[in-house]
Amino acid sequence: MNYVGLSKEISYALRHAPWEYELEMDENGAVDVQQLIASLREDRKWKHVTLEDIAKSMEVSDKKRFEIRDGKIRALYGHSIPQKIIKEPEEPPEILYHGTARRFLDSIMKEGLSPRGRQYVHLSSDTDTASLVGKRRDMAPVLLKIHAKEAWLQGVKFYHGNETIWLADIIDKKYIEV
Ligand code: HQG
Repeated sequence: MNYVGLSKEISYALRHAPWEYELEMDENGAVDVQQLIASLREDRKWKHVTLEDIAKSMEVSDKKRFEIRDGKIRALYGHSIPQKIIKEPEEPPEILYHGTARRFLDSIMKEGLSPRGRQYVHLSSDTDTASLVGKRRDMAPVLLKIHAKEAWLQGVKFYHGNETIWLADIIDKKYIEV
């Protein structure tokens, strides 16, 4: 079983295109895992996919992207679908990090961090994670330090993604340090 391929396809379905898989998504972005399996099985590639395969693909993955609970599966972050995934705001740590490409820096320091194609801005709780995120777009990424607690105290909303990923609404440049 191609676990990486399976994880990528589930990411695509749950974050970007549940309608292509005829999935009914609740307000937290969760879908019936059996419905997902049935839909994946329509594709020859995933004809024999099982719940165990999905669990295994989550287990061997480099990141915690999904959560299965009460027979439902959801992506923990990364959504771009029009239906906004409801997240409970939570108090963030003092400092969070964001790794990005050098070419975006001027624009970010002018306009702040915006979610761009996704529903939320993605931040990392440690510099290693932020640097890996940034390396997707630039071999020598810039690391931004975000004064998250200060922003939170001034009304900016933050949400938990997984252990290392936090989500937020737009982050004004006054909270960002290069
Ligand atoms: C940039 C992956 C110019 C921002 C990762 C980023 C993460 C601006 C890009 C997760 C800007 C958006 C998300 C502004 C933001 N001007 N550029 N004002 N504001 N940007 O991919 O945070 O492997 O949507 O810096 O590991 O890179 O898929 O966000 O470079 O956790 O599970 O606009 O996706 O996880 O890019 O990555 P993205 P991201 P997975």
